[in-house]
Amino acid sequence: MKRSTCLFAFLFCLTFAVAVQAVERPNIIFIFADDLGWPQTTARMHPDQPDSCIPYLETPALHRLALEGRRFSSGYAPAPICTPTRRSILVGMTTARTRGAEFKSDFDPKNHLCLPQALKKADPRYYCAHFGKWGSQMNATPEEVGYDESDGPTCNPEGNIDSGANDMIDIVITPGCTIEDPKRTFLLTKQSIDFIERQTEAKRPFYLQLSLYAQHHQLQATEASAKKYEAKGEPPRDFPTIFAAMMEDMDRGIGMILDAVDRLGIADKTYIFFSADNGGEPHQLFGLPVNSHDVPNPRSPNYPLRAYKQTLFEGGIRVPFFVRGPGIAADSWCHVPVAQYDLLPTFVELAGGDPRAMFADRDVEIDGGSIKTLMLTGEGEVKRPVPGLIFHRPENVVSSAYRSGDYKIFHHWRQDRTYLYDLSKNIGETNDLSTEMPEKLAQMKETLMNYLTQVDAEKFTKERDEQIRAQQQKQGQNMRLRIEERRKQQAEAQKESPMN
Ligand SMILES: [Ca+2]
Repeated sequence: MKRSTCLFAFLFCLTFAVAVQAVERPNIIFIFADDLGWPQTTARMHPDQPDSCIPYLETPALHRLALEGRRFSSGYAPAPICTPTRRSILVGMTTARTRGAEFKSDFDPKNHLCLPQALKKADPRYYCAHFGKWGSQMNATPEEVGYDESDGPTCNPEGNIDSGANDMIDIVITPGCTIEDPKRTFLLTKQSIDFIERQTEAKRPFYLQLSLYAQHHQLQATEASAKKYEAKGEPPRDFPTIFAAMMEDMDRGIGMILDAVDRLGIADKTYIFFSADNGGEPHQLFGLPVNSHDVPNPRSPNYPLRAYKQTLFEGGIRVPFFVRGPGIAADSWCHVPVAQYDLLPTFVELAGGDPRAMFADRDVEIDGGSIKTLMLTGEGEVKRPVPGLIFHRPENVVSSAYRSGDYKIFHHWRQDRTYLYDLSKNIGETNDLSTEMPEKLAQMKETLMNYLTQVDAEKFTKERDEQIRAQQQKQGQNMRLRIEERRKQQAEAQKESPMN
């Protein structure tokens, strides 16, 4: 009897293993730009918002990808800055649960089931690579969290940023330069295509995360692109021509990857996601005159959204978000809000796993839910522990936000005040409905505050806030003085030039 049970179990496992082997899994490519605002491609990010794209730019590959797939008009980065977003994606959690709202954090991804490990758990055949920017202070290398191949724990300097002492001043004084491989885009493209070819040849499903260094400052472009946009004339928004040139160079790299996927005949079994780690930079960083873009301004690189990178207004966290692949209708939309911390469970489901079951017996819950149904149908509800999306940054910009349906609350910790916006009517977040809709406000605020308590999120304190503000004031003053000094030196040098 015992022997027959064993035999039965053996045969069952064998059959199951053969069945798993027989199922073909899709490849997943996630192309992830750095510092790219919601409207900063030529493809509209909302069908009713003509300003949600910038036709001056030239992004034919991204435009094609958007048109061939589904655009998520309310796609969000989990944080308004690089590292916290990258941490969130890796473990499928909000910055509140990771206690990692800033660059520096004690959060150790090695204690969690990370994205490539979860994919392999869903199907061990998945081979995973991470190329490009990993992030600063991630507290783990790509290999330590399950990647088979990577460029190591890379950050901005590897993407050709000047890491010298005068870094930020150099950027403000000289926002751009020409270079053969701007932001290493073409090297990353080559690496990615080589990886895709090898996996296709080996007939194994793969996950490729291509974390581009573009469009983070410093701005760089090929000479040909830089000249093209100089000739094209003044951009319609407050960014320099070299920003547009860099964008086209980045897009060219993405186009080569799309072509490779077509050439290898794997387009019908490959999902290609595109998004960015936070919203667009403010124009000041591009060396342009300071005028307030805190409220939506048609000249702002992020218009029609309010503000920019660093903040929890839409300009800081709402980003381009689209996906193409098997079963996804061309030129389709989804208006249900999604965040990149949904990607981990989504990828697990695409790989044949059950994300909720996979994480059910673990100590720490994940916040994301699979968006597979939304990808395929454009409609549905994402199952997350809290309905909606939570953003938390209690230091520096001292705010938390909660998006639920069309509504968003924005809590300002220093002011101890909560604002309420209906994003379906007021995407620019200028019309505070908190006094008109007190019940809605109270209900959303309760959900947000309960969640923050439940996950033991980092807290705002007056002492810490005062300390940070004093530091920022000192640094800002120092920087302004040094910029002034540098500009004077430049003007003197020009006067003395024999060319004059
Ligand atoms: Ca970034």
